[in-house]
Amino acid sequence: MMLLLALLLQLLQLSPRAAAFDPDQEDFLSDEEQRARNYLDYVDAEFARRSTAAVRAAWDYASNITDENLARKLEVSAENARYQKQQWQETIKYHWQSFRDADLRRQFKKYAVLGTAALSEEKHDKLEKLISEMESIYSKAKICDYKNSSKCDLSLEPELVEVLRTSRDPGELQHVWLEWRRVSGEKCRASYEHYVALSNEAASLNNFTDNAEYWLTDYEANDFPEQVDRLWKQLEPLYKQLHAYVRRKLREAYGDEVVSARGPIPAHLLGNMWSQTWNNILDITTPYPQVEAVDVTSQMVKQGYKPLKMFQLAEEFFVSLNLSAMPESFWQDSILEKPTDRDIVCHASAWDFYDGKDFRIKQCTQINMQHLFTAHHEMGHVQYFLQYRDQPTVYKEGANPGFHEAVGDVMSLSVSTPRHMRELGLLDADAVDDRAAAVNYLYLQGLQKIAFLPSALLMDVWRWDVFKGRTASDRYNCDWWKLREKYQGIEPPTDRTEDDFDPGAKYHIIASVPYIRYFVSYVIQFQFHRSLCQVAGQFDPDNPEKMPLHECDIYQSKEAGNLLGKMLQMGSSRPWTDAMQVVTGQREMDASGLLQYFSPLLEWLQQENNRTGEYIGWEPTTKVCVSSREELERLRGVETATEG
Ligand code: X95
Ligand code: ZN
Repeated sequence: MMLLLALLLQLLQLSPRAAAFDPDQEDFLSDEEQRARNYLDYVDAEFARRSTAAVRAAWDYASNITDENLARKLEVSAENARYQKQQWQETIKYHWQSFRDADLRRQFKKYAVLGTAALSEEKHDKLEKLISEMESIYSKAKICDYKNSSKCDLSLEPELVEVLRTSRDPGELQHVWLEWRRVSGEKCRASYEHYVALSNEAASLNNFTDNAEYWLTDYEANDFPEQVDRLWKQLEPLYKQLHAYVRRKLREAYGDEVVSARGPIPAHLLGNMWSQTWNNILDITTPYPQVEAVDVTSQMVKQGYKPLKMFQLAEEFFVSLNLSAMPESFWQDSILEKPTDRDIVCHASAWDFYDGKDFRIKQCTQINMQHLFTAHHEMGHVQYFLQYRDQPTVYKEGANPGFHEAVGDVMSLSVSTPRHMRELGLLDADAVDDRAAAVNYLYLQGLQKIAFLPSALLMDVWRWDVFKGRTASDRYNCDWWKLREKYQGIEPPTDRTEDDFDPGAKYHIIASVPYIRYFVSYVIQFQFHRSLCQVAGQFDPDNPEKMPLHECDIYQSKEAGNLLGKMLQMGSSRPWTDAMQVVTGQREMDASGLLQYFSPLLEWLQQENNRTGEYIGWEPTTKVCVSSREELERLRGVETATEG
């Protein structure tokens, strides 16, 4: 009894120190930390509410491009910027750098960066207007048909993407490639210059040297460009082998006049408007043509696939891993097909409305294999939203942006296997499964994953140069082509000038969406794939030949799903090295996953390139890039072939 009494007295006794104001730093901080936590609860709820409003307005504009919806989007954004600026004055009063609670410090650290709201109201509004208008130009741009010059209603999606995918006429490919750049990039050059200046001004108001440094804070490393460059050095030899082989096959298809033996590859022949993935030229470059191609597009069309079915397949894959199904509202509110009655931003994207309930995808879905993987890619974003839905709003993002880009692609690494495609009934059950088939499959994967790496890297190397002032506006286009040649070994179909603005022909550039996240994703997705395959009992690191990594399919592995889910639930609450460690046991990016996955292909490519005596790498381009079209005429002495 006495003990209980004593205990009770102990509990009731208020330590004298806590009662009165204590000059002792310790308690003063613990009081401030307690106040800070209450403050954060309020700020978090307000941040969520305002984010929901901003995302709704942005969704309404992206899914119906009208002046009225733009005005509404700008109004909500301006109001939020005013609020953020005012709230920020309050936030920085806390001595958060010296808080003992690491989580409290981390949340304050994120709230302490004001972003573009640091600009004056007028400049913030101008910056938002510039980006929205470039997005509108890009989304509404149309060109005339190559053969029928009176048919002038061809959009990027689906018409021009389809031409790049299917046409084998270099003249038509050149026309579409040039005209798309004339009606999109070229129209955005002036706005882009102003966008760069305002983005850099906002960055410096946040005490960053420039917008490149601001963008890189997402990776919480002071040497991230160097980390990325080290990875590229490891991956470049594999890329050069693929590049040499593809150049030979294209030369066989189009002739020496169109494709040289030792020079860069002409950009318009690679099956993609930006030469970033080459899977659409599988049919004219495949290693073993007699073996059935693993491009399931024709089967999808034959079996009457609809966009909804493609997304239901993706959802079923996630559910098979014991991850989350899409909420009912996802199926009601998403846009999975291009509407016919209005202009929308067709570039596919996934949307978190920050209310824990509303998650959507907007995609102008086409019935082909590429779009089946895009559906998985976008649903990977939504899965991440669902997994971190209970985090504080400020942590509702990827561990770093590359993680967010990797989730869906990790699923596609399993879905795209011939075995999984056979299970889906998209590949003949009796399709041969020998070495030739394995090489063909790995080659198709290489056309998407290996080809993509230098293209993704240079997208932000160019922008880091621009934001840092290393590339002045009168060098935008020619520096772009220097990087395209240096990293990718491609050249434009015709000479270019600074009257062109080819970077602006790519959505992410005009929409101010960073791109290094995709390079990061293409490295770490193979680290995740390797670890999840191990957990799923589909890969043995001590005996990799037994079950080659490229044959692994984690479908229905709850162990793999639970492990991945554990990482996704963290959001950005911990540094990405901690998140990476949860799944892979590693704390850094590592090219060995990708290299291990593709090692059989590298071996085959080296043999093949040796056999044909292929020149590995490329000699300088014979195309020029000069300051203007007038300058080009002087140089070439002839009327430049400006189309249209
Ligand atoms: C994405 O990452 C982007 C949207 C606001 C913020 C608005 C961010 C980025 C965004 C938009 O989801 N047919 N879209 C076009 C498909 C576009 C899909 O940019 C994207 C995606 O085009 O450079 C499958 C398909 C796997 C594409 C990496 C890069 N995708 C691109 C890419 C993929 C990809 C690719 N993996
Ligand atoms: Zn993405």
